[in-house]
Amino acid sequence: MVEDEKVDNQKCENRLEPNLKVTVQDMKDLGLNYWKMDAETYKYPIKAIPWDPKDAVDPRLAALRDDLGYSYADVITIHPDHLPGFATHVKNFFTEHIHDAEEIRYILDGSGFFDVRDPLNRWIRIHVKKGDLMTLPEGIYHRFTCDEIDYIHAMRMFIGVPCWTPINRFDNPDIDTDTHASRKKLTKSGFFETHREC
Ligand code: KMT
Repeated sequence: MVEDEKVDNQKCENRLEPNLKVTVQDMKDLGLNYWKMDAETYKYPIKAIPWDPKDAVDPRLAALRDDLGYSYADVITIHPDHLPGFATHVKNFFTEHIHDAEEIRYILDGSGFFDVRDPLNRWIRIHVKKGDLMTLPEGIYHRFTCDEIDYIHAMRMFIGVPCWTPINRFDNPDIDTDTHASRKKLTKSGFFETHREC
């Protein structure tokens, strides 16, 4: 996607012209994982409430949960009518940050954009939609925004006790994210080796 100076409306695609395609392999090299799930057959609560992963009736979701150890889940609906402080939340989600854990999102309905930085510090925009289950690796610079429909219903999963607090990249007097342990972990995983400009 275009760099920030050229973004007038964060909720639009903001594609580069000409577009730069990103392959599935590129995404895997960045440490992202992806599954297409059946979000039609199985229903989930709409409210932002904890949701017991043991309640999964979708056998594929149950298998993923068990294989990957996702012991916690909640369901969030990001929409002006369902999330108090909607605009502030979207502003915060769109502030570039890292987490010290993997980010796991299953899109139950609606859509939105996750942006991740590649090792050359370029944004890659991912339009997630109903049925997409995606994980972002610990330490990757990223952000989220609703798209123009302003509605996404998602399950957030976690291994252990969840921590949703973002570690912002900029204007952060306490932490230098570039040298944060989670960034170092990502570096060691080969993140910077696989993406050198030719
Ligand atoms: C978060 O950290 O809660 C988010 O990533 C918000 C988007 S969930 C689709």
